[in-house]
Amino acid sequence: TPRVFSGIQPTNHLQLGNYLGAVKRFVAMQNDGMETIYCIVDQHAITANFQNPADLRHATRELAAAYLACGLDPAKSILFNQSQVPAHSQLAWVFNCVARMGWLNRMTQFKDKAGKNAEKASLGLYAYPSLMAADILVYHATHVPVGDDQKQHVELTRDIAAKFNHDYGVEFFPETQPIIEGAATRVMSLRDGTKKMSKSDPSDASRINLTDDADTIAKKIRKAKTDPEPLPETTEGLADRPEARNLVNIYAALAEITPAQVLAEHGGSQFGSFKPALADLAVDKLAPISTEMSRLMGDTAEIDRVLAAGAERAAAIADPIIAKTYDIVGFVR
Ligand code: AQP
Repeated sequence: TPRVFSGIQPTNHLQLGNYLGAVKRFVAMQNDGMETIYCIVDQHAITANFQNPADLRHATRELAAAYLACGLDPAKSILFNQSQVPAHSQLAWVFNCVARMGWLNRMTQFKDKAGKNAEKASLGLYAYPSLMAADILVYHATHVPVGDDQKQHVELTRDIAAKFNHDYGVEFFPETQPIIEGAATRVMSLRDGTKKMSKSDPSDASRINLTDDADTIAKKIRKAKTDPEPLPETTEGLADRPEARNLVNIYAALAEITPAQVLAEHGGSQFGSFKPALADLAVDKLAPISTEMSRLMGDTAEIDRVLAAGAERAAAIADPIIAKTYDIVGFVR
């Protein structure tokens, strides 16, 4: 039976790309009645930069509030933070011994995040994809909704599963499918249409945060980088216009229509009129989320209860899979 797993790191505030590329689709899959497991991957959050413990705790609860405010329902989905379910790191160790250095050397996210000085990167950042494979496979998850940037990591997950199954002569870990769909699989920076929108971009103007209020959202869209041409009539006309394409894609994803439909309505318009229409739409869709997040953050004890209950349900699935893995590997218990 299909089982969906995905996760997001609690680093900084959630941005529009995380919402459109990930959370909005998490909610859709939950509401389609699939078995859904959604994680706050706090163990991944300490791989890149030093996280102040108070900030990490705050970001973890805020991400939980964002999940809930976006429509994840703990009665329908399992919702928890990774560090409360030790099975993730238990399986990650086994996978560290299955994955090859050469495979990890090819990961573009490591290269991007480590920058020029890979010697100074943490071992955890290097092994990140192996922990991510464990996050997914410790539930035998078959479907992983992610943004385009995570495609390579899901492919590595399949390679690890296949090598484990082959080495031990078992058919134990399933083949996982990345689900990368819709107009917003790669939302770009509002300041540079060739760069991915990211929580950790030093420029706050480059992204819309789910915590931004209505005025801030409208102002960031008004100031977004564009070119001087009017919008084209068809999507072919967006080919060499990354900033224009990005705004059209964002509009389409927020309105739940296709980019072609956006251009059928707005083709020929100047940005002077398209941007206010986009800002209205964004405020309409996002402001209620930010309001609900602030309300939920007023009771962090309740958030902690939701996460603890979710972790218990997650462990009930993961623990037998770890037990079986240990038997296959030959660990005496
Ligand atoms: N710009 C984006 N467009 C579409 N999807 C995106 N995702 C991230 N950015 C975009 C998707 O969001 C999910 C969670 O991402 P993550 O927190 O695990 O880390 P990330 O991909 O590294 O996201 P950020 O915002 O760039 O965080 P930082 O700056 O902390 O590294 C994933 O499904 C991802 O594809």
